[in-house]
Amino acid sequence: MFSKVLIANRGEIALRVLRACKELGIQTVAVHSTADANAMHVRLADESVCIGPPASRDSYLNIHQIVAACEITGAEAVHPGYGFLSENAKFAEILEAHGIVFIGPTSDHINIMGDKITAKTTAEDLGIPVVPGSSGEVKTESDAKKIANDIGYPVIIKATAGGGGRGMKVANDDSELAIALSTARTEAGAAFGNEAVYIEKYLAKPRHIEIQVLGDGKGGAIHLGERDCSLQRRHQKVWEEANSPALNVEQRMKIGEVCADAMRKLNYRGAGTIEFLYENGEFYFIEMNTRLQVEHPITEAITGIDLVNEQIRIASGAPISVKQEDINFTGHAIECRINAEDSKTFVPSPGTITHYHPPGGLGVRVDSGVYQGYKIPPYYDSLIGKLIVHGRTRNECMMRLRRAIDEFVVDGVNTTIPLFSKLLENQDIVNGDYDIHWLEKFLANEE
Ligand code: MV4
Repeated sequence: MFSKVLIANRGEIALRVLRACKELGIQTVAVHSTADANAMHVRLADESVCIGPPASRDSYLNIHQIVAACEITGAEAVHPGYGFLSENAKFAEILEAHGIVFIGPTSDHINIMGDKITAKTTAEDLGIPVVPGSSGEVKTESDAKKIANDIGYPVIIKATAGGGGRGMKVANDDSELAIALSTARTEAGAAFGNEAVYIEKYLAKPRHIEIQVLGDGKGGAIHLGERDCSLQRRHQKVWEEANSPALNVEQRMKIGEVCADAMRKLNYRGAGTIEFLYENGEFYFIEMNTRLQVEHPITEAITGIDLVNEQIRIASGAPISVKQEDINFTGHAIECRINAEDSKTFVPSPGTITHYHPPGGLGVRVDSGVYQGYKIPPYYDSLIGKLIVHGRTRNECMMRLRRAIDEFVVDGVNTTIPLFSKLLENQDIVNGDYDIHWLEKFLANEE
């Protein structure tokens, strides 16, 4: 096992990783920008290194500064958290070249999944069901028309360098295709420096369901069930739950085993998430994330498995601590993302937290990096915490969540907490009856 790990991140996820390190008896190194000198992750770490000015590109994205921080402190491994450098293949490569372990997959696997066409063809080769569409890049209008008429309208054009919803265009018929293709290409070129696009059948009302996997990098892999992340606004998840209200045990085990089997064939190492659109009982692969995800705690709640502990152990060469047949999915968990944003307009609300009282009690977990008196800087993501609630049934989980949301006090800044009070009263949410467009429609009706 490593004796010292550097955490190349900030906020709640830096704390999450610190805690896993401490429980493994590992010394921790925090890195921080000048804006984060008073941050909780700096206080809780054994050592800390200032790596630059507030702007992310000069600090949390500055590879050379992070490598230097490893060398100064003697850290043997780096946990990247999520966001920032977590899916940067160059970063993984540079660390390895310096004899520092990247706690994550190989740079090859990061690269494969970073290019959405390569990711999709790889997934298909591994036996994962994909959305019908072009078998690779679509270059000409006539190619696009042929494929669109083959799979049937509506179709969606996506950027291969995209992901997270950027650079997508829908076409409903031949007359809309040319313009959709050319604008998608132009936008992709401007946004990602890569004009390559591909075509898929457009699914009108799917759910977003993702499967958590762990691979040992030696042909062993398990799945930890799914998370339903359909409740999103502008491609930002707001509420996630496990299990999905839409799946039964047989469906869970079937798609889970397909994913675990694919990861075995790929020799995948570390934690990963395979994202699907789910419609009319069918799963369609869209992307794979080669990192720990924000919403991982709901999987931890229903499986009892510490995903960050597993990531670190796997990176050190240890086996996965649990066998597939020993995993029990127990009860139901929901995560609410607490952002420092206005709950109606979602305008960011940096500033000082004047009162802070997180909820507690049985089945309640709060992952957060803030404290009373903390000044939320304006430079970074507005996620200030996550409320994760576990219950024996979905109903118990919902009752507990209402109670926890009522207890939660964050004063001095606006937060998304009031949104959850409203969602918890809504009959569709109570019934688990929602798709990827539900939240945006709900918010439009609230105006
Ligand atoms: C789609 C789709 C419908 N059909 N692909 C958006 C983010 C990116 N990861 C994939 N996305 C979508 N791909 C096909 N073939 C609809 C979306 C989509 C979406 C997906 C998941 C969660 C929220 C979404 C909101 C709008 C569109």
